[in-house]
Amino acid sequence: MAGVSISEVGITRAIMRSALKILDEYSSVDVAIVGAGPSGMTAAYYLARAGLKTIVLERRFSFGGGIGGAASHLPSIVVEYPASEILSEDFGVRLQDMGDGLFVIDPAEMMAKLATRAIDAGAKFLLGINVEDVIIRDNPPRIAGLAVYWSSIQMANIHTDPFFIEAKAVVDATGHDAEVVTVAARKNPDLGLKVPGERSAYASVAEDLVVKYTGRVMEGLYVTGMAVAAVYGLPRMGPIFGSMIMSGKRVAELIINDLRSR
Ligand code: 48H
Repeated sequence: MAGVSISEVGITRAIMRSALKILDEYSSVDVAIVGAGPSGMTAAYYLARAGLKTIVLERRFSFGGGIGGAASHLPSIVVEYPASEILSEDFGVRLQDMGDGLFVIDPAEMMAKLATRAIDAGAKFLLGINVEDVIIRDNPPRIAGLAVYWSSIQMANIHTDPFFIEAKAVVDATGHDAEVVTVAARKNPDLGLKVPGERSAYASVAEDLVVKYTGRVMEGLYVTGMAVAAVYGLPRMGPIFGSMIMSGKRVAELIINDLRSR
Protein backbone atom coordinates (compact mmCIF):
# COMPACT_ATOMS: atom_id res chain seq x y z
CA MET A 1 0.00 0.00 0.00
CA ALA A 2 1.40 3.40 -0.98
CA GLY A 3 2.85 5.43 1.91
CA VAL A 4 2.58 2.57 4.43
CA SER A 5 5.67 0.76 5.63
CA ILE A 6 4.73 -2.35 7.57
CA SER A 7 7.32 -4.38 9.43
CA GLU A 8 6.97 -6.80 12.33
CA VAL A 9 9.13 -4.67 14.58
CA GLY A 10 7.20 -1.57 13.55
CA ILE A 11 3.93 -3.19 14.67
CA THR A 12 5.54 -4.25 17.95
CA ARG A 13 6.94 -0.78 18.64
CA ALA A 14 3.56 0.86 17.95
CA ILE A 15 1.95 -1.44 20.53
CA MET A 16 4.71 -1.08 23.12
CA ARG A 17 4.99 2.70 22.89
CA SER A 18 1.26 3.12 23.23
CA ALA A 19 0.53 0.39 25.80
CA LEU A 20 3.35 1.25 28.19
CA LYS A 21 2.28 4.90 28.11
CA ILE A 22 -1.28 3.87 28.97
CA LEU A 23 -0.13 1.63 31.85
CA ASP A 24 2.10 4.42 33.12
CA GLU A 25 -0.67 7.03 32.88
CA TYR A 26 -3.22 4.80 34.62
CA SER A 27 -0.96 3.56 37.41
CA SER A 28 -2.43 6.40 39.50
CA VAL A 29 -6.14 7.22 39.22
CA ASP A 30 -8.98 8.83 41.11
CA VAL A 31 -11.18 5.74 40.92
CA ALA A 32 -10.37 2.09 40.11
CA ILE A 33 -13.45 -0.03 39.38
CA VAL A 34 -13.00 -3.80 39.49
CA GLY A 35 -15.42 -5.54 37.12
CA ALA A 36 -17.03 -4.44 33.84
CA GLY A 37 -20.51 -5.78 34.59
CA PRO A 38 -23.66 -3.60 34.63
CA SER A 39 -22.93 -1.93 37.98
CA GLY A 40 -19.24 -1.28 37.24
CA MET A 41 -19.89 0.19 33.79
CA THR A 42 -22.73 2.37 35.06
CA ALA A 43 -20.51 3.71 37.83
CA ALA A 44 -17.69 4.30 35.33
CA TYR A 45 -19.93 6.45 33.14
CA TYR A 46 -21.06 8.79 35.93
CA LEU A 47 -17.59 9.03 37.50
CA ALA A 48 -15.87 9.82 34.21
CA ARG A 49 -18.62 12.27 33.27
CA ALA A 50 -17.89 14.11 36.53
CA GLY A 51 -14.27 14.52 35.40
CA LEU A 52 -12.71 11.87 37.65
CA LYS A 53 -9.83 9.82 36.23
CA THR A 54 -11.50 6.41 36.15
CA ILE A 55 -10.19 2.98 35.23
CA VAL A 56 -12.21 -0.23 34.84
CA LEU A 57 -10.23 -3.44 35.38
CA GLU A 58 -11.84 -6.55 33.92
CA ARG A 59 -10.53 -10.09 34.13
CA ARG A 60 -12.15 -11.21 30.86
CA PHE A 61 -11.29 -9.98 27.37
CA SER A 62 -14.83 -8.63 27.07
CA PHE A 63 -17.14 -6.36 29.01
CA GLY A 64 -20.71 -6.92 30.19
CA GLY A 65 -20.28 -9.34 33.10
CA GLY A 66 -23.56 -11.18 33.64
CA ILE A 67 -25.48 -9.19 31.01
CA GLY A 68 -24.51 -11.45 28.10
CA GLY A 69 -25.64 -14.61 29.86
CA ALA A 70 -28.87 -12.83 30.85
CA ALA A 71 -31.54 -15.22 32.16
CA SER A 72 -30.41 -18.72 31.19
CA HIS A 73 -29.06 -17.48 27.83
CA LEU A 74 -32.39 -16.01 26.74
CA PRO A 75 -31.91 -12.76 24.83
CA SER A 76 -33.94 -10.44 27.06
CA ILE A 77 -32.78 -8.39 30.04
CA VAL A 78 -35.47 -7.23 32.49
CA VAL A 79 -35.33 -3.89 34.31
CA GLU A 80 -37.87 -1.86 36.23
CA TYR A 81 -38.47 1.85 36.84
CA PRO A 82 -36.47 4.05 37.58
CA ALA A 83 -33.52 2.14 36.04
CA SER A 84 -35.56 1.97 32.83
CA GLU A 85 -35.62 5.76 32.62
CA ILE A 86 -31.89 6.08 33.34
CA LEU A 87 -31.01 3.51 30.68
CA SER A 88 -33.21 5.24 28.16
CA GLU A 89 -32.21 8.84 28.92
CA ASP A 90 -28.52 8.58 29.86
CA PHE A 91 -27.48 5.54 27.82
CA GLY A 92 -29.83 5.65 24.82
CA VAL A 93 -30.94 2.06 25.39
CA ARG A 94 -34.22 1.01 23.72
CA LEU A 95 -36.77 -0.64 26.01
CA GLN A 96 -39.89 -2.64 25.42
CA ASP A 97 -42.68 -2.04 27.95
CA MET A 98 -43.95 -5.43 29.17
CA GLY A 99 -46.53 -4.02 31.63
CA ASP A 100 -46.51 -4.33 35.44
CA GLY A 101 -43.63 -1.81 35.51
CA LEU A 102 -41.25 -4.21 33.76
CA PHE A 103 -39.25 -3.46 30.62
CA VAL A 104 -37.02 -5.67 28.48
CA ILE A 105 -33.79 -4.79 26.69
CA ASP A 106 -31.61 -6.62 24.21
CA PRO A 107 -28.51 -7.80 26.20
CA ALA A 108 -26.04 -7.00 23.40
CA GLU A 109 -27.41 -3.47 23.14
CA MET A 110 -27.23 -2.97 26.89
CA MET A 111 -23.63 -4.18 27.11
CA ALA A 112 -22.52 -2.16 24.12
CA LYS A 113 -24.21 1.07 25.16
CA LEU A 114 -23.11 0.98 28.80
CA ALA A 115 -19.53 0.47 27.64
CA THR A 116 -19.69 3.05 24.84
CA ARG A 117 -21.11 5.75 27.08
CA ALA A 118 -18.53 5.04 29.81
CA ILE A 119 -15.62 5.05 27.34
CA ASP A 120 -16.87 8.17 25.54
CA ALA A 121 -17.20 9.93 28.91
CA GLY A 122 -13.49 9.22 29.48
CA ALA A 123 -13.33 5.98 31.49
CA LYS A 124 -10.41 3.73 30.57
CA PHE A 125 -11.13 -0.01 30.33
CA LEU A 126 -8.29 -2.49 30.74
CA LEU A 127 -9.34 -6.01 29.76
CA GLY A 128 -7.58 -9.25 30.72
CA ILE A 129 -6.48 -7.83 34.07
CA ASN A 130 -7.10 -9.81 37.22
CA VAL A 131 -7.27 -7.96 40.54
CA GLU A 132 -5.76 -10.14 43.21
CA ASP A 133 -5.16 -7.89 46.20
CA VAL A 134 -5.50 -4.38 47.61
CA ILE A 135 -2.93 -1.82 48.74
CA ILE A 136 -3.45 -0.98 52.40
CA ARG A 137 -2.40 1.92 54.62
CA ASP A 138 -2.88 2.36 58.36
CA ASN A 139 -3.50 5.27 60.75
CA PRO A 140 -6.28 5.53 59.73
CA PRO A 141 -6.84 2.22 57.89
CA ARG A 142 -7.44 2.92 54.23
CA ILE A 143 -7.50 1.06 50.92
CA ALA A 144 -5.11 2.95 48.65
CA GLY A 145 -5.18 0.90 45.45
CA LEU A 146 -4.90 -2.54 43.91
CA ALA A 147 -2.43 -5.30 43.10
CA VAL A 148 -3.11 -6.69 39.64
CA TYR A 149 -1.69 -9.10 37.12
CA TRP A 150 -2.65 -10.52 33.72
CA SER A 151 -5.58 -12.94 33.67
CA SER A 152 -3.56 -15.30 31.46
CA ILE A 153 -1.08 -15.68 34.32
CA GLN A 154 -3.90 -16.41 36.75
CA MET A 155 -5.35 -19.00 34.35
CA ALA A 156 -1.96 -20.65 33.86
CA ASN A 157 -1.78 -20.98 37.64
CA ILE A 158 1.83 -19.85 37.75
CA HIS A 159 3.15 -17.29 40.15
CA THR A 160 4.41 -13.82 39.32
CA ASP A 161 4.43 -10.81 41.55
CA PRO A 162 1.75 -8.25 40.72
CA PHE A 163 2.05 -4.62 39.72
CA PHE A 164 0.15 -1.84 41.44
CA ILE A 165 -2.45 0.79 40.69
CA GLU A 166 -2.87 3.63 43.16
CA ALA A 167 -6.43 4.95 43.59
CA LYS A 168 -8.25 7.44 45.83
CA ALA A 169 -11.29 5.15 45.65
CA VAL A 170 -11.54 1.45 44.79
CA VAL A 171 -14.93 0.02 43.76
CA ASP A 172 -15.72 -3.68 44.17
CA ALA A 173 -18.04 -4.38 41.21
CA THR A 174 -17.01 -8.04 40.92
CA GLY A 175 -20.50 -9.52 41.29
CA HIS A 176 -21.60 -12.47 43.42
CA ASP A 177 -18.21 -13.15 45.06
CA ALA A 178 -17.30 -9.60 46.11
CA GLU A 179 -13.70 -10.52 45.38
CA VAL A 180 -12.04 -7.26 46.42
CA VAL A 181 -13.76 -6.96 49.80
CA THR A 182 -13.21 -10.70 50.35
CA VAL A 183 -9.45 -10.50 49.80
CA ALA A 184 -9.17 -7.35 51.93
CA ALA A 185 -11.10 -9.10 54.73
CA ARG A 186 -9.09 -12.35 54.51
CA LYS A 187 -5.65 -10.77 54.42
CA ASN A 188 -6.32 -8.04 56.97
CA PRO A 189 -8.48 -9.48 59.78
CA ASP A 190 -7.81 -6.38 61.88
CA LEU A 191 -10.04 -4.40 59.49
CA GLY A 192 -13.08 -6.27 60.85
CA LEU A 193 -14.57 -6.71 57.36
CA LYS A 194 -16.92 -9.66 56.87
CA VAL A 195 -18.40 -11.15 53.69
CA PRO A 196 -21.30 -13.42 54.75
CA GLY A 197 -22.43 -14.04 51.14
CA GLU A 198 -25.81 -13.45 49.52
CA ARG A 199 -29.09 -15.01 50.71
CA SER A 200 -31.71 -16.88 48.67
CA ALA A 201 -33.99 -15.10 46.20
CA TYR A 202 -36.47 -12.43 47.33
CA ALA A 203 -36.51 -10.16 44.30
CA SER A 204 -38.64 -7.22 45.44
CA VAL A 205 -36.73 -6.81 48.70
CA ALA A 206 -33.33 -7.46 47.13
CA GLU A 207 -33.80 -4.78 44.46
CA ASP A 208 -34.34 -2.10 47.12
CA LEU A 209 -31.75 -3.31 49.62
CA VAL A 210 -28.87 -3.62 47.14
CA VAL A 211 -29.28 0.05 46.23
CA LYS A 212 -29.76 1.09 49.86
CA TYR A 213 -26.60 -0.69 51.07
CA THR A 214 -24.44 0.44 48.13
CA GLY A 215 -21.57 2.59 49.31
CA ARG A 216 -18.40 2.81 51.35
CA VAL A 217 -17.23 -0.33 53.14
CA MET A 218 -14.21 1.42 54.67
CA GLU A 219 -12.03 4.39 53.78
CA GLY A 220 -11.10 4.09 50.11
CA LEU A 221 -13.20 0.98 49.41
CA TYR A 222 -16.74 1.00 47.96
CA VAL A 223 -19.09 -1.77 46.87
CA THR A 224 -21.72 -1.87 44.12
CA GLY A 225 -23.97 -4.38 42.33
CA MET A 226 -24.26 -8.02 43.43
CA ALA A 227 -21.14 -7.60 45.56
CA VAL A 228 -23.34 -5.49 47.89
CA ALA A 229 -25.56 -8.54 48.50
CA ALA A 230 -22.49 -10.68 49.31
CA VAL A 231 -20.98 -8.12 51.69
CA TYR A 232 -24.21 -7.41 53.60
CA GLY A 233 -25.88 -10.86 53.41
CA LEU A 234 -28.80 -9.57 51.31
CA PRO A 235 -31.13 -11.73 49.19
CA ARG A 236 -30.50 -12.20 45.48
CA MET A 237 -33.01 -10.99 42.88
CA GLY A 238 -32.48 -13.33 39.92
CA PRO A 239 -32.53 -12.03 36.35
CA ILE A 240 -33.68 -8.46 36.90
CA PHE A 241 -31.03 -5.76 36.50
CA GLY A 242 -32.61 -2.50 37.68
CA SER A 243 -30.76 -2.45 41.00
CA MET A 244 -27.42 -3.03 39.23
CA ILE A 245 -27.91 0.22 37.30
CA MET A 246 -29.22 2.15 40.31
CA SER A 247 -26.40 0.83 42.49
CA GLY A 248 -23.75 1.82 39.92
CA LYS A 249 -25.19 5.32 39.73
CA ARG A 250 -25.40 5.61 43.51
CA VAL A 251 -21.83 4.51 44.16
CA ALA A 252 -20.64 7.07 41.62
CA GLU A 253 -22.61 9.85 43.34
CA LEU A 254 -21.21 8.87 46.76
CA ILE A 255 -17.62 8.81 45.50
CA ILE A 256 -17.98 12.12 43.65
CA ASN A 257 -19.28 13.64 46.87
CA ASP A 258 -16.56 12.06 49.05
CA LEU A 259 -13.68 13.05 46.76
CA ARG A 260 -14.98 16.60 46.32
CA SER A 261 -15.40 17.15 50.05
CA ARG A 262 -11.81 16.12 50.82
C1 48H B 1 -11.05 -8.44 37.57
C2 48H B 1 -13.12 -9.39 37.98
C3 48H B 1 -12.65 -9.95 39.18
C4 48H B 1 -11.28 -9.71 39.54
C5 48H B 1 -14.72 -10.53 38.94
O1 48H B 1 -21.14 -10.37 37.76
P1 48H B 1 -21.25 -9.02 37.15
O2 48H B 1 -22.21 -8.84 36.04
O3 48H B 1 -21.50 -7.98 38.36
P2 48H B 1 -22.65 -6.90 38.67
O4 48H B 1 -22.76 -6.87 40.14
O5 48H B 1 -22.39 -5.64 37.99
O6 48H B 1 -23.99 -7.52 38.05
C6 48H B 1 -24.52 -8.69 38.56
C7 48H B 1 -25.45 -9.33 37.55
O7 48H B 1 -24.74 -9.63 36.36
C8 48H B 1 -26.01 -10.57 38.17
O8 48H B 1 -25.27 -11.56 38.20
C9 48H B 1 -27.30 -10.59 38.80
C10 48H B 1 -28.19 -9.42 38.75
N1 48H B 1 -27.64 -11.67 39.47
C11 48H B 1 -28.78 -11.83 40.29
C12 48H B 1 -28.89 -13.25 40.80
O9 48H B 1 -29.75 -13.48 41.68
O10 48H B 1 -28.14 -14.16 40.34
O11 48H B 1 -19.83 -8.56 36.61
C13 48H B 1 -18.69 -8.70 37.42
C14 48H B 1 -17.47 -8.58 36.52
C15 48H B 1 -17.30 -9.80 35.59
O12 48H B 1 -17.13 -9.36 34.27
C16 48H B 1 -16.06 -10.52 36.12
O13 48H B 1 -15.29 -11.13 35.11
C17 48H B 1 -15.30 -9.36 36.78
O14 48H B 1 -16.32 -8.55 37.34
N2 48H B 1 -14.41 -9.77 37.86
N3 48H B 1 -12.35 -8.64 37.18
N4 48H B 1 -10.53 -8.95 38.71
N5 48H B 1 -10.76 -10.20 40.68
N6 48H B 1 -13.66 -10.65 39.76
